[in-house]
Amino acid sequence: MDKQSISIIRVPFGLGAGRPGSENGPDSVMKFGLVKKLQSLGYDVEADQCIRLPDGIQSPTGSKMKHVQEVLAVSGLLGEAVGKTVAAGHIPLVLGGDHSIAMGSLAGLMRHYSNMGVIWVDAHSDLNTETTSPSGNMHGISLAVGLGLSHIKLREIAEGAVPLKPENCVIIGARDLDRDEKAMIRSCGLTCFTMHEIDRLGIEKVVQEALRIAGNGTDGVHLSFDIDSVDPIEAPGTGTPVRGGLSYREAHLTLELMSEWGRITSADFVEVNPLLDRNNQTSKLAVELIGSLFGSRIL
Ligand code: HAR
Ligand code: MN
Ligand code: MN
Ligand code: MN
Repeated sequence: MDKQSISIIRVPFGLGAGRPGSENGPDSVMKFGLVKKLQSLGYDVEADQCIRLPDGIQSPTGSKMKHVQEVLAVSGLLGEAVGKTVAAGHIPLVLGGDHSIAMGSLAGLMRHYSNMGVIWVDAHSDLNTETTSPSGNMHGISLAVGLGLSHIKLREIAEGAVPLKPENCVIIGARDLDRDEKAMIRSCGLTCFTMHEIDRLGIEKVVQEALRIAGNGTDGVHLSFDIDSVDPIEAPGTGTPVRGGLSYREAHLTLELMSEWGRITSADFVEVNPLLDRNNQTSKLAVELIGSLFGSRIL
């Protein structure tokens, strides 16, 4: 088989989060050796794509959701880039940025795949809508947008993109859910493995079940990995840390199992915030975890 090729797409955008810093995530993760790591695992790596907010885009102040126009502009450009990358036969690896950029990844992917599964590894579920969001921060609604539950539709981001099917969507690592998000999980039909379930079943069982659900009858599986899924002891450099998260070993095993499975077709790694980090620990961890997804092993 030909050497597989990964196309890294940097998205230095952080206006979807409630605090600054995640816009510096892509450069920081790159600085700690991501390209070398992926090359050492046998991949061809392209790293020249970077999606920036175009000049002159500014949302009106005073609306409940903050920076909607900025998020839509970046997402539109990202969707286009992701779509082209997949069409060219490369694996898109999107580096955030805050988690609002996943709207762009999903929009680009959902005009390419006819039936895609999604695995959302996150302390949060990102299932708020404009109506339920307690914060007005756009990174808290990105999965709801993907599922067609928000007023913002994927097709406004990438023409022809259809919503995800909830029966092929799985959240892993949740431990900070708003009341309305809990209701949404119950009503919309996706699967959510909280930390409680990981405690009880073990991470291996949970991930295997997640892969079964996301892979069932689907022609692609997207991993959207929010670094705040990992316990803040290991990943302090993130905007909304929540204690009680995935351990270092659980996080690696999650990605190792996905790598063994071999059916992940694209990925986001988001919410690394170098301004809040300690000794670049979180950026370095992100590089390691991406390595595990692409075949590296910590034994
Ligand atoms: N649920 C809260 C909100 O909607 C917090 C969202 C959290 N931040 C993230 N997303 N990092 O995963 O505002
Ligand atoms: Mn998130
Ligand atoms: Mn999160
Ligand atoms: Mn191992």
